[in-house]
Amino acid sequence: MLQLERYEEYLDDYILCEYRAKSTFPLDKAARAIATEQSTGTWTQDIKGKRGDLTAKVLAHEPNIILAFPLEDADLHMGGIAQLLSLVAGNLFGLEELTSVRFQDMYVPPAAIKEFKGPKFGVEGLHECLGQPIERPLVGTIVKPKIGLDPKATAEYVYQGGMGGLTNSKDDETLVDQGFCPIMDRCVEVSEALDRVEAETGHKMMHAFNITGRPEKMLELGEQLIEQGARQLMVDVLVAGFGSLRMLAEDPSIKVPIHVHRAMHAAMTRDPKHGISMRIFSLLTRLAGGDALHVDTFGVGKMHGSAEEDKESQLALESKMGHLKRPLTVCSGGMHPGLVVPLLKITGSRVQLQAGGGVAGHPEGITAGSKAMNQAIDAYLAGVTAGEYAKEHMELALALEKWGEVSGGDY
Ligand code: CAP
Ligand code: MG
Repeated sequence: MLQLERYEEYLDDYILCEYRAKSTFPLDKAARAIATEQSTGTWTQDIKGKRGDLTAKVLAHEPNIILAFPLEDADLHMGGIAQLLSLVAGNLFGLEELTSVRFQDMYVPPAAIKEFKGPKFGVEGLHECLGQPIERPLVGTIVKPKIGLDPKATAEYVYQGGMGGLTNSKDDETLVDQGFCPIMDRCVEVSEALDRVEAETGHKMMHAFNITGRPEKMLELGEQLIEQGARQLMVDVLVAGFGSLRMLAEDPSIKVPIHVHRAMHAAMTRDPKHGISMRIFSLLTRLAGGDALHVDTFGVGKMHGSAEEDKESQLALESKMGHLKRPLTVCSGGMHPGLVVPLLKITGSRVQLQAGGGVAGHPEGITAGSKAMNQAIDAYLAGVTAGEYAKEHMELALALEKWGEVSGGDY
């Protein structure tokens, strides 16, 4: 991560970027190549232009390259995050001078942050909507199978999760408005299921409807769903674009939290030598106004990832960043009750845990799987292992029997 204290003189008027680069040339030459390509230069130096104050500065080149882009190079009002990405993460990845390059970290100055409204809800707002104490992690499921259920079957899944004490459920990232499950019908059925849970138990739950798609249709669909009772929306931000997320988040008619999925991120985040870190996407999601973001499972679970990088992503969501609210860190992907305690020991409790197969696959079904997730959270809050807690809690015991329990450091 950037050590900002080294660059104090740049913190008002520059966007700082850190790149991990490999080159057949000396790294200072590689650094200049990136600075030139991404600001006022071209490959042939004989083209004159307004260099000087618009040219990106090389602040360091080893161990990582640190560039300072003049804030004037960015157009955060009209160009927004799209232009910012072209500026700091565009052509550079293809430069011949580089054998590999990974965009690791970015600092956005206060004058730039002011251009963004940011999340409407964030961690505190989500807990308020659900009537949940901030000290308790939110716990959700992803309706499984990913696609194929009709609206009524989807609603039944959500109802069973709510009866097991889940605070959240969501569409999977590939479900939007397919013929087998029209989103408006799904919204009617699921909203009724959430109302039933609340009427029968007093427990509040929200379901995130995935509206990822054509930008010109997303806002209208979001408004229709809210009209129909939707309590949360979802956007797959990397395929939809940060501009679509910002459009929804900054529109006053979208009065519900937005859950942000990161499908396709691993095409850019997975290779430690080349691509873009998840920390960058976390910063951009916060600027764009996402209320909750999939960050990873901190080295636990099915998705490739590292606890260190995930912590850096969580910091991007939780550190002070001007007026911007803090989006909630979502831990999902192969999650099940046996992973909850060790994961929460890493993340702390300001997270949303999410399990699809880890709820639906419980031997006694969705409600029992939901109870098992909650019991694992209770174990963490009580400072005991899941195995200990399972002695008095059958649903957790059955989950541990099926999937095992991971104790700290075993993964
Ligand atoms: C999890 C999930 C999420 C992953 C995405 C899936 O299902 O619904 O999309 O969490 O990864 O489709 O895999 P399971 P990440 O709980 O059944 O694994 O959260 O890391 O972006
Ligand atoms: Mg999914």
